[in-house]
Amino acid sequence: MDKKKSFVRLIAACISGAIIGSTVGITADAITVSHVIDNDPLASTGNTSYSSGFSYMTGSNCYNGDAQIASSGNSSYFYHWVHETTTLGGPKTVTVNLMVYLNHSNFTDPSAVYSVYQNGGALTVGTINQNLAAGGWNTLSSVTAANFTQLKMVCVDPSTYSGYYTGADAVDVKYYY
Ligand SMILES: [Ca+2]
Repeated sequence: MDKKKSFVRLIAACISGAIIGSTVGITADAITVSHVIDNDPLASTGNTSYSSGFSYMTGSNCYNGDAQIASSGNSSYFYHWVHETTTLGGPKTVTVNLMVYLNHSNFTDPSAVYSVYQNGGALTVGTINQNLAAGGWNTLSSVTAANFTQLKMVCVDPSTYSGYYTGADAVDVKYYY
């Protein structure tokens, strides 16, 4: 993407944030924190993972040739991509832009739920039908919310539908505040 388009998108995100009524006010001077995290990242990247119910798998079309997969329909299953923590120094309004990489035919969850850490809880960013997802990067709708104190992880939870499989490969998260 050229710089001009990138700048236009940033401005669009700022206007969107203003309309939602952010009390902080997102401007062109907004701070951006950005992380691309694959599943099972090397410690040298500063990223880690934390999961329940997910198993390692390989696939030539997966990001770096591998991913993690779990049965859907189990509420105790989750996968967390944990990145370097950014402490915000007090509650902040944050805009979250999230893309997730999906490229394997075994990923069939009709409504995988994606969220980010928000002040002790989870803020849902959106859901993706992994069965219909594009092969590659999929972009969720941008979300703006108040009361962030730290930026620290992205999560996927399998949907409540049983009989499907939820994939966790790479994520690309950008925070603006
Ligand atoms: Ca991968």
